[in-house]
Amino acid sequence: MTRNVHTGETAYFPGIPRIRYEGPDSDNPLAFKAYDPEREIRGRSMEDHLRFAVCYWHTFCATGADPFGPGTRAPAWAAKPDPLARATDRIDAAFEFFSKLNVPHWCFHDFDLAWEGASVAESEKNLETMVGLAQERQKATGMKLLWGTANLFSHPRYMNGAATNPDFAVVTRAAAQVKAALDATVALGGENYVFWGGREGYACLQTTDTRRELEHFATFLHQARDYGRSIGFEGTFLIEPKPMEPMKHQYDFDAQTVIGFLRHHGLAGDFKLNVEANHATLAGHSFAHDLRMAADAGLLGSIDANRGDPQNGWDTDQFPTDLYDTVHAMMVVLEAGGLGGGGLNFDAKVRRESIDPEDLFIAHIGGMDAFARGLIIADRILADERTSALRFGRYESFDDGDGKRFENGELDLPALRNLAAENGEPAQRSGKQELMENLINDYIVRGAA
Ligand code: XLS
Ligand code: CA
Ligand code: CA
Repeated sequence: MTRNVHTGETAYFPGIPRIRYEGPDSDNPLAFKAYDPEREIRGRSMEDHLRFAVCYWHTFCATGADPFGPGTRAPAWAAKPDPLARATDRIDAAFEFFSKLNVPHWCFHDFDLAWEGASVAESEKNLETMVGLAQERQKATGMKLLWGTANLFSHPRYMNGAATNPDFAVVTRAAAQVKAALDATVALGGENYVFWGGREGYACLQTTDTRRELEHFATFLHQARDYGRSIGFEGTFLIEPKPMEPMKHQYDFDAQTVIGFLRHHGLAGDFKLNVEANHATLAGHSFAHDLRMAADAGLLGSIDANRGDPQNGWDTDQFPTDLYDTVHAMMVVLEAGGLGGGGLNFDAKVRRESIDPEDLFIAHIGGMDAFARGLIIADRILADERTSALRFGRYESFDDGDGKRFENGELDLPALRNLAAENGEPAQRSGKQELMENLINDYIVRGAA
């Protein structure tokens, strides 16, 4: 954190204290009401359950620009014309923010941290320079890298895709970027490496050889995996599903599509999923649905925490504040046994109209408290024996006898037919949806204290 030697004040967020837990009765907007990093739940600290991360792109690179107008924020760290000076100011601002927010992890794309040069070699050098500065700041603050990734979607060369581009020359540029981003992730001790296929998909089905593109994608991922392992990357590779935007259709459509792809191509041993809330809703699912599909497959790797807007059909990347969402999400995470080496990355941006520096803190505090409350409440719901009775009790006919034999594959179709004929019409049982929903509401209303 850069300090003014005369005043002791920090450079980019003056007047903002280190954010602390003050409890549910505090009305200080710059304090946690629920996130108490040391509080234990199921024998583990909240910090360890939630493993929060701040993303570099929205928080330090975005200015509020949208298709209808330019940015509304001009942060001090983005002022200098020289790219190295600007990137250095930005990294100082970022680490000052991380430390004040008291968050343990961060995430970046190659060209959030550095800037693209005139050649592959120049871009690699720029990234290496910035990785050196990030290493120093990680050491000074204790911050850890949750994941690194490469931006394979902004540069015009990627307009038709990166690993799935119909032009091999573009595929090689994507490979060069992923190689450098993997080197950077390893140098910074990153626990995961993310692939979000921003333009891996199509705009026009009739001009696209989808079979060939998907095979290229799998080959590319195999090569990235092999290179990562060869340089000592022991963490998890993550694919982040998203159904559309920027393309009309993206191959990593949703959790189940990606699970099928990974298994089909023999990648499920090294790759898991980074499930983003707003991407699940864009696919027509709920956040909890995609988490559950990934968890059931043993492939829940990490989470990009945000939310969409029910009135919009696009990726608004708002900060997560909806307690239903966070409770439902944390029920899945707790049942899955936690996030392992993954975490909760705030892939979220403040609104274009939120222009005060403190808004960045307030937004993250709200998201952290929403997930802390989700964790506390989900733990209580799962501990209530009515919850497991409502969910698992419905399947008791498979627990023993013929139901168990069916599960074990011991009953063929004629045998099942004979059981149907013998047993007559099955008795109907209520699904009890409203009872479950009311139970969840009761716990939410009782709060997280
Ligand atoms: C964009 C994605 C992106 C990934 C990382 O929609 O969320 O930010 O998380 O490339
Ligand atoms: Ca994301
Ligand atoms: Ca998003």
